[in-house]
Amino acid sequence: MALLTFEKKYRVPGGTLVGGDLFDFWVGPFFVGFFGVTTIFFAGLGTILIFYGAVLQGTWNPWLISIDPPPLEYGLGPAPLREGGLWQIITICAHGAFISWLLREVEIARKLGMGLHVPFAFGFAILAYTTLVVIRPVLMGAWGHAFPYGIWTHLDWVSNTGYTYGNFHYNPAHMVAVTFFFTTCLALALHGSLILSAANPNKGLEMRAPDHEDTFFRDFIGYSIGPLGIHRLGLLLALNAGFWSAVCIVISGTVWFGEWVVWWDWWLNLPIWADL
Ligand code: UQ2
Repeated sequence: MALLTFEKKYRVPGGTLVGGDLFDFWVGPFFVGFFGVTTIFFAGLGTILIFYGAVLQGTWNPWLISIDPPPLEYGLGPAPLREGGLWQIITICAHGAFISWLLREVEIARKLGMGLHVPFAFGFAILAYTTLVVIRPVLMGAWGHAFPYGIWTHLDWVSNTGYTYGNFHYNPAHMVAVTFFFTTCLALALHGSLILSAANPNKGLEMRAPDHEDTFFRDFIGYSIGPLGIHRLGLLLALNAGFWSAVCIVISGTVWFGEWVVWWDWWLNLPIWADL
């Protein structure tokens, strides 16, 4: 069945979490739903406030626009609009938009009778963001510990935060996160290239199917994880990359305060050689 015909066939009512059939319709190719409306609302309001912040700041240079969190002195209290209050409202809008988007994914998956793997995966991305701008600042006692919303300024924030703990590459959770990011790249490179190689056979031959893909890897390294397994592995690797990134930043300034390289002293202090 052609894809567009297929989509029409499965454009069915129901599966909504909120609003019954009130917002159960499409605009062109897009499903709306209650959470489509709330996504538009929060994303629209947040974007307008970012532009307002740019006006207050006095620059239209997209690289330099920055919406900064409140100074540390405000602690976890509300700040005046021009002193981080905008950042606070924009952060609420961002959460409103991201969580609405996730729930819209849930509604569409329910409508189609699918699993909830896509919203589950998106939830890890939201969790990583929330860790940076809510969980860690709350644990540290001030919104000022969150990062600024600016292309250049957020890079400065990452650099400063990294050097605050010496060299972030010594952070063990950072090591785990980086390893998952690289392994995700390896898995997708293997998978993408394997699929394209099967889909582009030698001239005059028919396209190859999963049995050929399996056979390539069994011949090559004696093991094939399988066409379903590679996607399970890919999801596992990607989710862990986001999860350990959140862990590596949330433990910096909450359970570990000094330079990360010092954390490794436990290794030097192991009893088997500490007294040598
Ligand atoms: C595979 C398979 C696929 C794949 C890939 C493999 C037919 C189409 C890439 C090979 C993957 C393996 C052996 C796992 C590699 C492990 C790590 C940690 C990167 O067997 O089945 O399906 O795309």
